[in-house]
Amino acid sequence: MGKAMNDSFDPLEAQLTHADDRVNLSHWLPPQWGVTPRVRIGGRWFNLLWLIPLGLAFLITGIPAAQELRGLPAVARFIARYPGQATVPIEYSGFPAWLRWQHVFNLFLMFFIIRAGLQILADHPRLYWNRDCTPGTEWFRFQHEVPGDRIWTAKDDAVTLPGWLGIPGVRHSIGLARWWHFSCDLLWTLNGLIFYVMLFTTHQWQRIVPRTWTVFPNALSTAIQYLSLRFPAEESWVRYNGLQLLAYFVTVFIAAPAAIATGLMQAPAISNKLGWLGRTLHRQAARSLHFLILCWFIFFIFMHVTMVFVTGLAPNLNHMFAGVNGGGPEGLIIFALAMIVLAIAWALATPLTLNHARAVQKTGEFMIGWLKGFAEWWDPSSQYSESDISPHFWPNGTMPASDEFNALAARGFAGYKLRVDGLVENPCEFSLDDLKTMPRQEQITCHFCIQGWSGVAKWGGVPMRHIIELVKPLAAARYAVFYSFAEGADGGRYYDVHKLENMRHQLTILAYAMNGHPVSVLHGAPLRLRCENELGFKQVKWITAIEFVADFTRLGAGQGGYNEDHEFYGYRMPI
Ligand SMILES: Nc1nc2c(c(=O)[nH]1)N[C@H]1C(S)=C(S)[C@@H](COP(=O)(O)O)O[C@H]1N2
Ligand SMILES: [Mo]
Repeated sequence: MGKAMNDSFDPLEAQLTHADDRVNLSHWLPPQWGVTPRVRIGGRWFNLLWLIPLGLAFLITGIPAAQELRGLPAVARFIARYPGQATVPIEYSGFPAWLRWQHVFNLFLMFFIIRAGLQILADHPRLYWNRDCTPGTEWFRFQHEVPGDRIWTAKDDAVTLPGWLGIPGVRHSIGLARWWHFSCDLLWTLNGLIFYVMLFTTHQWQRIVPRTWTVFPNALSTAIQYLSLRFPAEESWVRYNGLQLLAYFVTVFIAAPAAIATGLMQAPAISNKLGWLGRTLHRQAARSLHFLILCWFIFFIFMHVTMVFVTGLAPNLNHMFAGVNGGGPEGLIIFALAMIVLAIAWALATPLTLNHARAVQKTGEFMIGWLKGFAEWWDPSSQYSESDISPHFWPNGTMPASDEFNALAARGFAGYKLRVDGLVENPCEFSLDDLKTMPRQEQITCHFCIQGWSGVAKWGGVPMRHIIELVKPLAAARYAVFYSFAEGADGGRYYDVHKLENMRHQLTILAYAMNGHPVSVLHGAPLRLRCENELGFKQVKWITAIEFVADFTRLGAGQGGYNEDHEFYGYRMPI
């Protein structure tokens, strides 16, 4: 006899809270500014503001040096032999409409991708080359050093960005920034795929794919000519010079695909499925490379725009925005209109995101959430060895503070009971000793926090498959709800919802041991979830009860978990 649905409601459901549909700054993490970005070289940190005087010094010494160089007979002969353009026949000229439109779309998407990407970076404002995120080992940061005298969570570390720069600028708004980033990524990838197809089905690819080795001496020659401020002949309508060719080739065919690959490789479901590759090009290497590719894009955009301006603004804009070859004003007019639209969209992005955060979350789910969900199909199989265990494992989240929890902790969780109920044939309560006598599974796996840090640890506990066998979920049960002893950052009980399929993965366990010791209170004692194809926020710590349900929309604000409700995350987050 199945129980009536209403009878099976868990009493803890009443302690889940509603959430605002907008970012209410008085209920949000208070602002905290970081420091100017700096890079560690050896043991010393260099402020990146130094790049400004260094760049100026380069121009001040480089320009006369290049002019001097051109006076040398050998260099003059070199430039005469390699004037800039590679001499291979070309079968087209001009810029067709599809290319011009794709250029504008690309430009638009790129700015929002970059803004949202910086916002994501600001949630863990450090970059590492090693897999572990041990404080002090990062090579880049725009946050102070991690204080050594207190517990410092990843959330403590997140910094604010100006609202005109990040989307939406507010500290720890990564949930919203990710919807922007991934939705624009999808459109950008589609635009790029169409661009590839069009390039190669027309003859336009010849513009940006080098076809002779002389592209290198031609590029060098062009660079010397530009730096000497005596520019080479402009032939952009027909073909690009060596420097343009290489810059466009690298951007379109190397940087863009590498950005997509290094983005995806930061995801638990993907990294944990790639075996050796995922362990070698691990999350932190991928994240660092992703950032360096961003640096390339910013450098490219800066140089590209500068060159468009200094090598003949009107004809250049006519080429790319109006599709005509000449000195008239039409290109400039279309360009100005595009910039006005961009400026309006730029100004609206942050206020819209803050005021309609739930709509941004819903739009993101609609655009890309379902696609990301496909990554759950893979069994996350990657495991590490003992020597990979991270010396430092960032803590995160809001610690439990209730009397109930403190009393249990004081007795070493002797009185602890895990309640498992809801849509199950056999509701159960398990003490910690009960759980410890069940089959024990150990696994050394990597944890992927949404904020950007990762860490490897050895977890020991009961496979969820075993719990499922004992409680026997009814056919109607589709999700498992994990209730925590702790509250979330904004009050109300922390909880999270997982699909039943995820609970049956080989590596899904209720862990009571970490690195050979009982899990500490900091990391989730007495019991925390490990579900290795999802991001960290879904690994509920301090579990008090598990409820099997058919639907989660009546829980909390209905989004499938505390951070889903309050921070606008997606409830399926394998990427
Ligand atoms: N109850 C509860 N569980 C939680 C959180 C929380 O705030 N409350 N934070 C989550 C997040 S964002 C992460 S990254 C991991 C961090 O686990 P750790 O502290 O062991 O590193 O716990 C997750 N589980
Ligand atoms: Mo996290």
